[in-house]
Amino acid sequence: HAEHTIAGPAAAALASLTPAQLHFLRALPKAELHAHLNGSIPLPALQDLANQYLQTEQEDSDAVRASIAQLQAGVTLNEIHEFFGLFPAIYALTSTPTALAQAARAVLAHFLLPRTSLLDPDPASSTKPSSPDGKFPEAAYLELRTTPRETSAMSRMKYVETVLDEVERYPADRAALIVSLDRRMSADVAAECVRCAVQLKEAGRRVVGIDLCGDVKAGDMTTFEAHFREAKAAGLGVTLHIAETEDTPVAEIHTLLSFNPDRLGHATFLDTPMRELVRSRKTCIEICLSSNLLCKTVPVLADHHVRWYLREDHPVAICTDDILPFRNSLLGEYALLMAAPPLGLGLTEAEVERVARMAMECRFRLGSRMES
Ligand code: 6MZ
Repeated sequence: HAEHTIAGPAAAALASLTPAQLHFLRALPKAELHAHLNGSIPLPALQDLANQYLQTEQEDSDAVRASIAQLQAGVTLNEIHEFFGLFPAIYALTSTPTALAQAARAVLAHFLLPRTSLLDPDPASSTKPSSPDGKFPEAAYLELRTTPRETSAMSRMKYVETVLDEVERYPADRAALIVSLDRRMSADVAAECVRCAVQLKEAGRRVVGIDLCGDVKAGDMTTFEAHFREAKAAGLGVTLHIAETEDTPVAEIHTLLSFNPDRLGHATFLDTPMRELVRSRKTCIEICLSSNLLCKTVPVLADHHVRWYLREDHPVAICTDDILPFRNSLLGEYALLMAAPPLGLGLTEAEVERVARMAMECRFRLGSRMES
């Protein structure tokens, strides 16, 4: 069993910390608010799913085998558009309720089960004794997000229920679900996803928000307005991936901001008036440092937009995005805040603590969006 190894900028930042700094970061309660289920499957779980899938001869076996080998070796992206090509192979592995439940269980365990050390990435199967400084989970709280998919084995409703069943194995103060709309969705499918989310929420299930994600070049965002209005009316939180790439049309950014989102994902290329608007509304920005560096939408940490938000004391949540392709961890993302430049931003413990608290305060609440 290969371990879910950490690599890249987050690993370098972690390796530069002192044991005391590491202990501080591990013990700090962190909220993971931006993690995509199918992008967050730990490697050992992906391997199990691939083995199961490849036991029966499938039409796309060779393509899936090649993609899984690539994910295991570690992917290098030349630009963000290559990122979305990683998902067909992963989706092949999570297209039955059983496999999807298994993937969700592994992701939840990865983030939420207490672990002994960094070298204990798979706490569910760990037999190692406790280290002297105790066990801490990656995240005190996880808002997992996923895009409902209809397959030959399940409806979109069944998809969401399957993931919710796993989320709800954890207490309400530890895990909740955000339903993602993909920019490529037709109006009918997007409406169906919102309907699922609203119905499940009304039935007392733990759906707390709606997200907009997917290939940054796809779709016409004006067609999504009604879906987000409906979600808000039902008391769901709204978070939108916005301005991930430099060529995002300004009109699209204005359209998305007009939906009055509670949180924004990435928000990498907002111009000054847009930032001012976001600041006046106190909209939380979900920041994914490794993701931005590895997708090459931000060249170096020194140029990262998080610096502006931190200077302005604006709410941000530090998140992982997709630990499978990016080989990062929530601890590693916080290490990027703390490590001395150029490996990190060089924040003090007090500053990092404040950032962690902001993320906890930006959680979507069950029942309605959090009161600010
Ligand atoms: C935009 C992203 C993303 O929903 O199938 N996704 N969308 N930008 C990103 N940053 C690099 N990372 C992940 O999880 C996988 C899906 O999440 C979206 C993509 O649509 C991807 O297919 P789920 O569980």
